[in-house]
Amino acid sequence: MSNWGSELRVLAKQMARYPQRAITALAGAGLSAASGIPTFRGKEGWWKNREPAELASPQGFNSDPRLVWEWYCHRIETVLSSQPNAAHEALATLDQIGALDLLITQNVDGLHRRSGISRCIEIHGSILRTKCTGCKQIRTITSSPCRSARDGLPRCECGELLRPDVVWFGEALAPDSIYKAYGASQRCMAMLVVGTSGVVHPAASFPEVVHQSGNLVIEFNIEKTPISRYADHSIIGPVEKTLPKLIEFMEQFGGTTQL
Ligand code: BJW
Ligand code: ZN
Repeated sequence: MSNWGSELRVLAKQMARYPQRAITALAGAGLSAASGIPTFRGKEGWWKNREPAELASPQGFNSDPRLVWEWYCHRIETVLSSQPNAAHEALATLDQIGALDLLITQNVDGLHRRSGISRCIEIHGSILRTKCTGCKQIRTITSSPCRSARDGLPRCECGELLRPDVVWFGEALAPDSIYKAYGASQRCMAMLVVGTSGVVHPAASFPEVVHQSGNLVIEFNIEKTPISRYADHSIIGPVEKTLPKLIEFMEQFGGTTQL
């Protein structure tokens, strides 16, 4: 077994004794990497050739909406042709065995919902919804809106431009999401921080809350991040392998509490 196997076994034994719904998870783009969806930062990330603010800020959208929509439509098509992977399934199992209180995901790809998880909040919105910049109507989409747009710019029936219903830099997260995420961070006994670079706030502050409350922060990533400095455990390896192993061990130890 790899070098994280024995550490995961010890952690699983400990967590299997927790009361029900004592675990919270914070997810990022690394979780969907094995589904074929690129991450943002890093050598192969979406932002390897572009400044994040050009593509993911209101200013970027106002100055070049066509460029921004081109990027989002490409991502929408990627997402629609991808499937949840073993890491998404592992988190869904954590929910099913009664261990998970809340999954706070920064991902906008909808793969968690497709894996059947119920306790999930998408704090950065969804790439599978549009919001009208005029009348503010929100619509769910099942295909790329660029396909039906004559000039590459998806529009609402009211005539105004549509935008992706996601949270860009400089925009506030929904108050309800913030409230739920901080609440879950304060009450959990352990937070699993999976596949995030931990540089974007406020998401990056949720594990800090857990740490400051004296509870366990367990990071799963292929490399160290700023969260590693205070995490109680850093499990270095692909999350699609490490997370299912943790769940497998937890189930061997009898789950959290039998439902
Ligand atoms: C694997 C793997 C494998 C790969 N297995 N691992 C405090 C301090 C400093 C700055 C701020 C602060 N508070 C606010 C700010 C400003 C800003 C911010 O955080 N800036 C920093 C970057 C400097 N934050 C904001 O602007 C936020 N808004 C806000 O605070 O508003 C305040 C306000 C209040 C009232 C009124 C108005 C405003 C909003 C942030 C929104 C972020 N949006 C984006 C785009 C969303 C839409 C979209 O998807 O297009 O969200 S940015 C982008 O980064 C996206 C992600 O969700 C987010 C996080 O990225 P993530 O998921 O961590 O991905 P990567 O690529 O960075 O990392 C992947 C990781 O996976 C890596 O570590 C790999 O190693 C790993 N990995 N394969 C395991 N197989
Ligand atoms: Zn409209």
